[in-house]
Amino acid sequence: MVVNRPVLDPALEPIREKVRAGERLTREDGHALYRTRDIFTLGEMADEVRTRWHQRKVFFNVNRHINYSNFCVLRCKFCAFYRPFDKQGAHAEDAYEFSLDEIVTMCREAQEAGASEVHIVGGLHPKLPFSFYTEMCQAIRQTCPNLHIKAFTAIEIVHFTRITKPKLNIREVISALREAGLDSMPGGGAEIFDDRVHDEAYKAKVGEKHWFDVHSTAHELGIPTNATMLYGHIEGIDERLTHMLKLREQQDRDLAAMGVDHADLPGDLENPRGGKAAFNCFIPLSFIPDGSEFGSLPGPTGLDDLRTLAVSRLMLDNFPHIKAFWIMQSPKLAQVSLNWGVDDLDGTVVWYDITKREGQGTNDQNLRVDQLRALIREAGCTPVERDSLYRTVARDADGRLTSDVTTPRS
Ligand code: V47
Repeated sequence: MVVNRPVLDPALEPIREKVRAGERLTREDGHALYRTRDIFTLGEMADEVRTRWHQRKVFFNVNRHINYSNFCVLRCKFCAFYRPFDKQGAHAEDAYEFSLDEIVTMCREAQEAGASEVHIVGGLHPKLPFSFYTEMCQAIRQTCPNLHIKAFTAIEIVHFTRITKPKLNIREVISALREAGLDSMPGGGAEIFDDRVHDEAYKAKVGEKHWFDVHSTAHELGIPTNATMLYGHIEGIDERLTHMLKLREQQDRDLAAMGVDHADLPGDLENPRGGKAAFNCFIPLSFIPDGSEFGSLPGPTGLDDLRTLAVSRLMLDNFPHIKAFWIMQSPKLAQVSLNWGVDDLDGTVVWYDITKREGQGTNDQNLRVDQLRALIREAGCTPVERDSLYRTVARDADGRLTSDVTTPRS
């Protein structure tokens, strides 16, 4: 629906023309969108693009996040999740690592509760061998054949290349995980693609080159992935826009390898296709300061969250989906964002350890399907239960999955 309310900020007039004509926005346009106080026009433009892609549909999935261990060799200043591994065993009281049996039990429980996806990520554990991760995928695949395994950030994949003996490269590591049952990969670990921010906030972590190497390799292998951006800490607006533009360029290349020209989008985008894949979804992650070394920073405001989600929809014209991860933006703001360009809320989540809203908080972070549906309906949208590849999920009268939710192997 094209709305003809007056644009309060003249700087948005030419951008609105471009958006209506389906033209690509520039970095300068991005700055104008971030600067404007006319957030209603910003929202309308983002909503127009979102509607072109998905009409009034809002996607959610029934999933379970599993954070298999919080031991990590890194010390990222934004992170409250990691616990140092002490060789003498004097670990923090709340340090943990789940056994393979425990992980499989969680997956079985998730499947019994109707989940179509498990989302599995953890810290960079200094001791666990690569076989732990391949056996994890194998055991889940064996026990829960129709549960989509979305697992391991690019940072974990690079870590695995370093712990394999003999050494495996990125392609070999991803291929081994896929062989073991991995279906797709999440978008974590991207943070902000900028050297200054990298060196000040997460110096020991591999940088953008590795992150892109992992994702482009996954795409070449036909494994779809997502991309994130951790915003609202020490980065500036220009760095956020650089981050988005780098992702947009990469997505152009990966779509071209799938035979898709970005100028033809929005359109039907089966992903993977022709044995290749691309990014499915962009997820701006709202920085939660509590408990991290950056704990004294204020974190993003509600308006910054809303604006960042809307700007993402407008700048990333070749990404099919923009997700508000309600765990970080909060269910209330995530609901509002459904009219500001967002078409996906992630899922039921159930348990989450990487961020907690109220200081020490709780890991039980769960939205039921009826709650997700109600949030979406109240925003004037149509809830659609999707699988990890954004196909509509089919269930029988008892709620059991009847569609295949794993990634087709070419
Ligand atoms: O990699 C860490 C970020 C990521 C904090 O792909 C923080 O569908 C905010 O990547 N405040 C993990 N963010 C989460 C993630 C994700 C979540 C949901 C869906 C998908 C997907 C991916 O969270 C980490 C890091 O970038 N993070 N600490 C923090 N204090």
